[in-house]
Parts: sequence; structure tokens; C-alpha cells
Amino acid sequence: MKKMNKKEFKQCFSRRLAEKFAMEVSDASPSELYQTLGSLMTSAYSQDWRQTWQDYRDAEQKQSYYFSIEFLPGKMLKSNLLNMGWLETVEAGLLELGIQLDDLAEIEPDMALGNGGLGRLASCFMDSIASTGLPGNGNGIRYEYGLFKQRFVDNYQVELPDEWLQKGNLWEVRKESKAVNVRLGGNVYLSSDEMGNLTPHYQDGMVVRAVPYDTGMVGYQNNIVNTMRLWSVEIPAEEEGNYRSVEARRTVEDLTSVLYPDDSNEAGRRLRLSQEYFFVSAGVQSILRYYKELKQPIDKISQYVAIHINDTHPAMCVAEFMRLLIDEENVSWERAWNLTQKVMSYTNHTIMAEALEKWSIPMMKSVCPRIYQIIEEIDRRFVAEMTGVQSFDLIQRTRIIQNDQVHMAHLAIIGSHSTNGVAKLHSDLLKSVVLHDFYELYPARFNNKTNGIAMRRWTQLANPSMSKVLDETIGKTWRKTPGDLRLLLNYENDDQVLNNLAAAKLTNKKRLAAYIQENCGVEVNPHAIFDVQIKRLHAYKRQLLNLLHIIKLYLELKENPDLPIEPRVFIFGAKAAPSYHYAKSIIKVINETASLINNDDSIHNKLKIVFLENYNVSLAERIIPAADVSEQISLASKEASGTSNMKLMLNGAVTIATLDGANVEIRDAVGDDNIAIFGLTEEEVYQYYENKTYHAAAIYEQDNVVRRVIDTLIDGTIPNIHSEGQEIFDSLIKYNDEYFVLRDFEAYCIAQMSIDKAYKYQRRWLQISLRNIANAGRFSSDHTVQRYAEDIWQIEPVFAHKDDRGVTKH
Ligand code: GPU
Repeated sequence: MKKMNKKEFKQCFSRRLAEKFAMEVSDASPSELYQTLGSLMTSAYSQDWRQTWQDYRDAEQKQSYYFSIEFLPGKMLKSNLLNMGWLETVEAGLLELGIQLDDLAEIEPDMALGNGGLGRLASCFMDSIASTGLPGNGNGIRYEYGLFKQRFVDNYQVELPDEWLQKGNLWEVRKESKAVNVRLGGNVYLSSDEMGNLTPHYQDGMVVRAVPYDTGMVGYQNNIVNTMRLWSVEIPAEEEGNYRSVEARRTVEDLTSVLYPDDSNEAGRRLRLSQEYFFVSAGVQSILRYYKELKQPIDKISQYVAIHINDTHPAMCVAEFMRLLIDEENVSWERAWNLTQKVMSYTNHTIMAEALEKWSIPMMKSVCPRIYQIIEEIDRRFVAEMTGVQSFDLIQRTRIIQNDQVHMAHLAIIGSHSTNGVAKLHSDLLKSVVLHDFYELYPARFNNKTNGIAMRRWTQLANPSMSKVLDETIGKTWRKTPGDLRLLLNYENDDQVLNNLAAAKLTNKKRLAAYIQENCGVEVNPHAIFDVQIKRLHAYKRQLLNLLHIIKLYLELKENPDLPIEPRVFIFGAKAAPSYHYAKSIIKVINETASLINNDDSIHNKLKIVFLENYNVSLAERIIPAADVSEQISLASKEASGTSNMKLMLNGAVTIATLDGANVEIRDAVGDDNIAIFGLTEEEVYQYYENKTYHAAAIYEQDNVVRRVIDTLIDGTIPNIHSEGQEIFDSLIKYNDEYFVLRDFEAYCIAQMSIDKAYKYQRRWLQISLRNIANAGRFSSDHTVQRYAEDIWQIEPVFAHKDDRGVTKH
């Protein structure tokens, strides 16, 4: 990448502005300035982008393709500047032109083609794959509308469309020449020649054009630029005649119109299945097209290509790859199957039964009939192969087609060589419970890859004040090698360092306080504990447990306004799926409780509740550096991993957590004294399931504190929640509290008291915070993707193929 000094940058910038808009800096709007800067950047890295691709091709590098129905990159301006090595120069240069870089960053819409953890993980991986020099690509859908914008009206969640493409997208490049056709619907018949070879014949249905839009994934100061390819649907020119009516066009355009806003809930809609097949088929076709350009025999394809199935949404990759090999490349079933299993790998992201994707046979037959035929044949052969070797029952439980449904996870596991979970506990549960039958069949396929986070975004970009303290204390190597954060442990008794970290935290808290004041009209004390729960709104994540504890504190303060507790600001950020009634009721109740508490002067500002609207990646970047406490309180066994837990510890927040998902590994990293663990263990939860001995109503009756708190949901203490309060009350008492909120309540309150106590001893608190930062390096997604590369994809960094000194050729 071309390095520029400040003077050169200013010249280039002014010249580009004049070329693009025929303007002077002083006349340009932030939007025009943003576009100018963006175009300067993309033309600067496009050289490297081309070169990276050429290097992979020349070296005949094996490449991986990460298929994901969600990507959640957030804004890219500053992260690209950072990775290009331009950030400081540009920031300073712009300032001399009278421009604040942050004002330009404001212009960029948050790219939100994902719902939450799963999509954000995919984007952290994209950053890390490029930054570690790995030849890996993303493959997904270019949704016209991203995740809805959340507004609160009368304290209810209201969803507005996210028209993120309205002003264009600087970072993408439309690749008309790489478009492919995808067939959907209709019927298919097989004919057989004298050799018994089957040929499919298609009837009716539609052919749509999949056009790729490529976005450069800029590696961290290593001149590598990989590709995230997102597909958009169009009507093929030759078919225009068939799509004269508005409705007919609409059925096609709808395909890549909206991201399904259901997080880990199967959308259950024909359109969703069509979306899945659309991006799977387009992606696999384009991979095969590229492979054929290499002029290698088809039997070697597994030495060149690895396809990763991110959760089950792209599981049809298995069948589509088979289809292309047998129908288009005339490969025999046996050879094709062998190659498919070698190429494919799969990650499971949840144990929640309702999220395990299944499709009805009629639905699948009508969306992608040939794919269904192939799946039927995979299933038939699976049963035949296992019969006589495994028990009848085991075969019935593991086959792909059961009760008129296609089980996508079964397809992904049977059709691949690797199945991984996303945290140690989660991967163990897959083996012992959720996918136990498959573990019996294929023990060697199972492995763990604990999630990770793109450290650079969550420190250098989001938290410059802490980053500066780190530089001054331990030098700058942590910026490239996050493991070096451990050097900080040498300073745990250094008051100067502790105070510097505290000052950085306070700066961030003041900044967030100003944002809260401006956006919610609530004044918060930056010296109060900032207690943060940010994640999708889900019953299993138990925002309700957090709320009930807040209500308990409130009732206590009402009785005794001088209660010696540290002032706290409870901060929530969460979107609920628009169709998830219960989750929306929780939002309403939290918001109403906030109105009540925030306006009650009698408690002397000891408690505040802030529910920030429209939680997204950019907002996370504001909240996380300001957090003192990180709430990770899902019912043990339910959260596959969690990743906000990692981001928060990295920024010095102290975790209060159940032993769920990656929390277990965070505890192992920091030690019991530097985290507040509470609640049922995963084993205890499973015991309850087995004995069926949980009675929430009994806790309610016997525990006065619980009863007083729960009653506020229905006794008018909290205004305006007549139906929502009742709904939540019933979920706990009448429907026996599916997520053991009441069972964990007391333990949670005790853990919260220990947090309160620890915060009072500021020096000790700061030490705990420091140890959290110091031990967060192991959760770098650089590390995670390297494990995927070595264990699953068998791909190597491109540097390995560069000259001996490791110098890149660019
Ligand atoms: N996750 Br399945 C999602 O965000 N969406 C989904 O549809 C499914 C899982 C999350 C898990 O809930 C979370 O625990 C995990 O950290 C994340 O995926 C990434 O693995």
C-alpha cells in the first residue's frame, strides 16, 4: 500500500475533491468529503486487492470460502484506514483542512447485513483472515435492506426499514462479468442413457441472475486485500419478456431484498429457503468456474478449495456441490461424494432446538427440486451404508429426511469432514447431548473452535484512550500481537498505570454519558458503575434477571434512600425480533421501569436505567469502552459462546456471569478472583430437565423478596405495563419459568453485591480490571481463524509463498 505523508495526503485529497465534485474543501459537505476520502482509499488499496488475488492464483494457493447468510461489518471507514496504516496521517491531515475525521465517519451507514453474534463473528473472521494473510473469502447476500432500525415509541419497540444503500456504497464493486444464473422452482425429470447415466431435464421454474458485489477485506498493515462477495438478484436480460408485471418483477427482486430479522429462529418461509439456495448456488458455481480456469483435474479440487458452512443456512452447499459435479462435470456419485466431504466443513452456533433448521419436503421440492432429489439420494445411501453397522434407531435419528422434513444440520454433518462448536462447553455439549448420535458415528469429525474478536476494532478504533495508555505502558507490540497484552500484568501494582487506566475509562464514560444525555435525555453520573448488557433480546439471555435485580434495588432504596450502595447506571442495548412478542414485552417493561426510576428523585440518583435505541456495531463501539460491568447471565448451556463478553473484558469491564459459553474460558483466563460467577451450572440445568423437579411457583411462594419483586409486574408499581407485566409474570409463575430466572435470582443478587463491594475498593477494582485486559489476548479472532486454517481448511498464509525474507512483492 502506498504510504503517504500528511502533506501528500492533503494534496491528493484536495485534488480528488476537485475532480469528483469540482469543489473546494471549504464548500464541500461532510457527505462529499466522506465520498472523496473513500474513493481515495479504494483506489489506493485496489492495487493490492488485484495483487493479492494474483498471488493466490500464481501460487495455486488453496483458498477457503466462508458461506454465511449474515455479515455484520459495521462501518468500514476507520477500520480500513487503520488497516491501511493511514489512520493517523489522515486524521491529522484532515484536521489541518478543518475537518474532523469523526464527522465523516458519521456519514457512513452501519452495514448491518446480520442480526447479532453470528454475523458479527463472520465479519471479525473476515478482518482476521486478511490480517493473518490467509487466502480466505466471504460469500453471502447483498440485502437491499439490512437489519431494521429500532425506535422506541411509547416505550415500545418499533421497526423502521434500514435503507443503507440509498446513498450508494463506497466499498463495493459490482462484477457484472462474474454473474451466474440460478434456477429456482419448476420441475425436474431424470432420463437415463444406455450406460445408466442420469441427465436432469428442467421444466418451468425461473432462472434469475446472481450478480456479485465484491468488497475488499483489507488486512492489518500487510498489503493483503481479500474479498467478501455478496450476491444480488437481477432479472436476466434474456428473460425480461417474462417479467412485465410489477408483481412478477417483485417476486424476483424480493430474493435479496431483506435480511430476516429473526435471530436463531427459523424463519420458516419459502422466501428464506430461496435466499439460502440463491447464495449457495451462486457461490458454489463461481468457485467451480474459477477452479476450472486453473486447469486442474476435478479430482484435485479438495486440494484447492475449502467451503465453510456457517451454521446450517448454507448447508445446501453439500447438495449444490454434488449437483455441479455429477450433472455438469460428469463425475460419478462416489467420487463426487468423496470430494464433497473433503471440501465441506460446518460450524454449529446453538443448541437451542427451535433454531435447528428443518424444511418440509414439499417446500424444498418446490424451491429447488434437483437439490431435493440429491438430498434424497444422500439420505438413501446414508441409510444403506449404516444398515447392519449401526442400530436401526440410531440410523433413524441421524438420517437427513425424517417425518417429511429435511434436517439441515444432519445434511451438513454427513456431507462434511468437520463439525465444530464455538466454545469449549458448547462443543462438549454437542458431543455429549445435542449431536451425540453423530458423535457416535463420526467421533473424529468433532472439534472445538472457541470464537474470537477482531481486537483492532475493539481496542484501537473503539478505545483510543485505553490504547494510548497501553502503548505508554507496555509498548506497541500488542497492536499486532494481542497476546502481548499480558505484559500489563507486570503493572498490576503500579498506581500510576492503574490511575491512567482509570482516567481512560472515565474519559470513555463521559463520552457515553454525553451520548445518553443527547439521545435519551437522561443525565447520568460518570462516576457511577456503568453496568452493561448488550446483545439480542432473548428469553435465554435473561435480560429479565437483570431487570428483576434492578427492581429489587429500587424497592430497597425506596425503603432506605441512604442504602450504602454505589451509584449504578444500568445500560441496555438490544433488538427483539419483530415477531418475538415476549421479547418485545421485556423491552416495554424495562423502558417503563426506566421512566419510573429515572424520574424518582427520592432515590438520590443512585440508580439509573438507560435503554439505548438501535443497538448496532457502532453503538457497541461507544458503549463497550465505557463499561465497568459486563452482564453475561444466560442460563447455563444456552449461550453457545457469546462474543460481547470478550469485547467487554478486553476493555476492562469486570464480568458477572453464569458458567455458560465462553464465560467458562474467560473465568479460566482471569481466575476466580477477577470475575463474579453465579448460578446453576450446565449439569444442574440438565438434572432439572431430567428430574422435572423445578417449581418456580414454590420459590415465589416461599421467598418474600422474590415475591415482592415479581409482584411489581402486576400490582401497578410500574405503570403502563398492564398486559406486558402480566405476560412476564405468567411466564415465570404459570408456565414455570423456562429459563430458571427465579432459581438463579438469589445467587445473582449475591454476585451483584460482591460487585458493589469490589467497586468500593477502587484500587482493587482497577487491578481486577487490568487483569481482564491483560488476559483478553487469547480471544483474538486472529488466533481463532488460524486454528480453522490449520485444523479444518488446511490453508496457509500467503506469506509462506513469498520470498524467503517474507517480504511481499508489492
Ligand atoms: N448465534 Br444459531 C446468532 O447470533 N444467531 C444465530 O442464528 C445462531 C447463533 C450466536 C450465538 O447465540 C452466540 O452464542 C455465539 O457467540 C454467536 O452465534 C457466534 O458463534
